[in-house]
Amino acid sequence: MEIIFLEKNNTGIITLNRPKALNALNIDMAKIFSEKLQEWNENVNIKRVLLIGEGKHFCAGGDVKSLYLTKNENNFKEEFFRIEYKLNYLISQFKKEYLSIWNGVVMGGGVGLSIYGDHRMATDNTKFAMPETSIGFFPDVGASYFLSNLPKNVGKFIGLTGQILEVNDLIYLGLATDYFKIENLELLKNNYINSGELIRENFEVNNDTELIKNIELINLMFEGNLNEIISNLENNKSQFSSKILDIIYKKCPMSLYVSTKLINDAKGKSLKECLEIEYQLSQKLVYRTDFDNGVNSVLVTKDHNPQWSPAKIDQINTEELNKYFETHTKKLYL
Ligand code: QUE
Repeated sequence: MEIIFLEKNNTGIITLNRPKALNALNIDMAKIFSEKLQEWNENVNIKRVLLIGEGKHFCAGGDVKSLYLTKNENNFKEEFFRIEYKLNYLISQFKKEYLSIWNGVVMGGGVGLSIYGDHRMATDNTKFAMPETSIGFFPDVGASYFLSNLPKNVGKFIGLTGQILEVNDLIYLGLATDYFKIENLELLKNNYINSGELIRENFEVNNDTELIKNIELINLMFEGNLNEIISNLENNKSQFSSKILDIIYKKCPMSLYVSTKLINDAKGKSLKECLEIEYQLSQKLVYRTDFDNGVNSVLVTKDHNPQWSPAKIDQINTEELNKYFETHTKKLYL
């Protein structure tokens, strides 16, 4: 089984069990996850849910390799995102306590399985990222909602650069709610399962991280649309800005444009509205060659050198961009 459900002492335990694929969420896992969550929502014997990843990692994201390989047979690309985003919304509406253990890699789709719950426990090896601009896609699973609600344009920074955040940044930003020591993992799980109590370690954020040290600069640099952000970074002579610019220049230009507009427009919108917009957008972006080239380059050949089309940021015009934001008939109906 690629996902395991267990009921123990009023706790529903979900284990993502594809450790060789860093527990990437495929459509079958998402379907039975949704069914089980709906059942537990009504089951009076279940008081809380614990979500964990088998092995060293939590979850690397949605199984984008399957999207690439199936070539949209049986409208797979439509169904995959519908199931995934509906699950994200279901988790946000779940009536009971919901705890996720963020060990190791927590990316994209994995964030969507956990960020709408009550507790996200990070540890010293946690590696969080929204890396979709590397594969010709955009930060989804409601990312436009939670990223647009972060202070000081940090959400745009995270979404455009795909930078990896660790425990200090995650606690500082409230993306993680609590810290645990990895050697206490079994204790933490058993305690939660048996008593519903969380073992909380004291955690003093170390402000000496690249993100926290540069947060005022990030706020200034990431204000506005993509053209403004690029020009801010080009005109700023700091080492940080030039490093970030090099990172951004490697990402998919269309992804950068779409992600910036998506996050800017999401300000003040509900999670439901954000997921509807993201679904529409997913059904435009996932059929572009950038998506195939990006996934192929990052996950199949692993050369990490995709050829983007358009290749350069200044080759994209607003008309082309706005076309992707036009609403169409494919809706989520959350
Ligand atoms: C961007 C992404 C993903 C990614 C890498 C990116 C993503 C994803 C995976 C992934 C990683 C390891 C696996 C796997 C999938 O990597 O969504 O099956 O074994 O799932 O740069 O969006």
